[in-house]
Amino acid sequence: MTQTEAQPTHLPRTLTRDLAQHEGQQVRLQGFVHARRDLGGVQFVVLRDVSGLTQCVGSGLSLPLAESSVEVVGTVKAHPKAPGGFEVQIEVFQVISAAVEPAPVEIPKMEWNVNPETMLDYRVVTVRGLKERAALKVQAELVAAFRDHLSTEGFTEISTPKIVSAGAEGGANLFPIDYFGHPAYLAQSPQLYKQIMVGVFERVFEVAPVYRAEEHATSRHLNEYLSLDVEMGFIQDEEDVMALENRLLASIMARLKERCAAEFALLGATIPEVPAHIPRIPLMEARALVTEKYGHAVGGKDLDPEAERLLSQHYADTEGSDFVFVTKYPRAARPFYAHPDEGDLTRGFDLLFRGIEITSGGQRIHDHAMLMDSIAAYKLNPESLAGYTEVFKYGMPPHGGFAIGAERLTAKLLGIANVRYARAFPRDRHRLTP
Ligand code: AMO
Repeated sequence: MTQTEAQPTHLPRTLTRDLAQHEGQQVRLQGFVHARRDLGGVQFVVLRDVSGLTQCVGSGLSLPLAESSVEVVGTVKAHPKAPGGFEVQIEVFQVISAAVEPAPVEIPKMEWNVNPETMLDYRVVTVRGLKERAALKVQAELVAAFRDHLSTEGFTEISTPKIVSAGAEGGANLFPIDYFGHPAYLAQSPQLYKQIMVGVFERVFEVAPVYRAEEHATSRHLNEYLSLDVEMGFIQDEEDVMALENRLLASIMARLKERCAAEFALLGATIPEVPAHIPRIPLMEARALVTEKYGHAVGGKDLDPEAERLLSQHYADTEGSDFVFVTKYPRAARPFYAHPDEGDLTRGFDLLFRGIEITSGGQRIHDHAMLMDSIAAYKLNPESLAGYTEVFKYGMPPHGGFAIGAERLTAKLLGIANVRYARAFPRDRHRLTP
């Protein structure tokens, strides 16, 4: 049979992962030409679809360029050496959409010997690589698990503005925009809005990009990242919030074990065990520990990246935990909305995972008078924060929450060295395309 022969239209599409159920039968596959080999008399096509790869073999075919989308109708034969253990003997081969240029890199190669910037320049097609796809698949699954778990705990999904009149986190990393002649900004975080929505649904979450005008190119900072935000009302204190994040992470990892084993295997990564009770250490003790145990003098008010790495190392070595909560941040290291604790401490916490902060969270101030005092103590202008403080006049319950940076979590889960590769189309200091 040839390329020109009409396809049998009655045959439903089969995915490559389901070939075992069709041994000896005729199937219709659709996908991309992952790899191709023309031996004159015989042609081999490795077809890639969403579910995997399959080798197809035919004769008398003229093969299109790699990455073309094609349809194959053929018979499934067991073939132990082929990927997946089956091969499809091509009876009808149709090009659905031919590639008109060769891909800039060989997509099937697992390691590309190209400058990482070039890989990002050609991201529209390099993102089809198996490792790239696996990373994004794991992220999609973890986001789905985030949503599902929170739904089972009575949380409602919200959607809040990304164009705002003021920053939520303070600091200088706001992107200004021109909003019909008025100054505005891209949202740094849904912080205020998720708190407001606690007054509606009590327990809320949001999955959305946020924007940070970070000037520095580091392996942990993006200018646009996916923020997994949670906020819950009627809490006792920040322990309720940390316990929620502990359960949430356990549920996410269980789902990844169930659905993403192949992706983890491809990337040579392991899914962490989430302890029933993730260890906690107050910030000041954490700073002292890394200095005393590892001789590292910690800069700044928080933990610097090296201190985060060492503290994680300590908990991995002593408790076998890839996670540690750093608690009781002093006010100087937290935003004005953090709920005070004893002395100059707050009920704010961070969560470190495999050496990096993946979450900030804590209990927030819910009392209007306490919030106004905090704004004064931080020497902030109450007028510019009027939009933030308004809702606290209307009986907000004690509440708290946290945000997980999806790319940092994905990168650390999969051993990806730079968060840029944990996002399909990263935005960094020098990159606005593709
Ligand atoms: P924070 O500013 O610490 O807290 O951000 C929360 C988490 O978001 C991730 N993150 C980033 N990821 C990639 N690129 C960046 N530039 C970047 N900045 C932050 C990190 C970090 O832990 N409103 C609070 C959260 C809360 O209290 O609920 C907030 O935004 O994983």
